[in-house]
Amino acid sequence: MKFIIAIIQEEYINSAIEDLMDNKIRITKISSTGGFLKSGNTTLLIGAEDDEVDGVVEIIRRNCQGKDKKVKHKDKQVDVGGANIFIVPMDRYLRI
Ligand code: 2BA
Repeated sequence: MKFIIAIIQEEYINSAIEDLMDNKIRITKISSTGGFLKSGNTTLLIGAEDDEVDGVVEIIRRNCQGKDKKVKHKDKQVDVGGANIFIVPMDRYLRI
């Protein structure tokens, strides 16, 4: 199994979650804040079987990709991605 941590910009989160749920992917949604811009984003925690991982990434990609946002920060332009995804090997998953 893999543990997927996806940090998603607010404007894409509703469609991403809807798409994930429609595809029977279980998620936990956490409100989070970017350290650099200090603006809100949303982190999704997803426990996925190995063969589900590509599908999860594809769902996030189609809801968040190609939507880079340009934000002005201290007179500089910053390109904020739609999603940053970490995929981590998971030793054990327990549901008690
Ligand atoms: P923030 O930390 O608020 O960063 C927003 C955007 O600012 C980043 O977009 C990046 O383009 C820029 N940025 C971040 N740190 C910078 C720095 N030290 N110098 C110059 N520019 C910088 P993204 O890379 O798409 O990241 C969007 C959000 O995803 C981040 O919000 C943060 O919440 C999360 N994130 C990105 N990379 C991460 C990482 N390696 N570890 C943990 N969280 C990460």
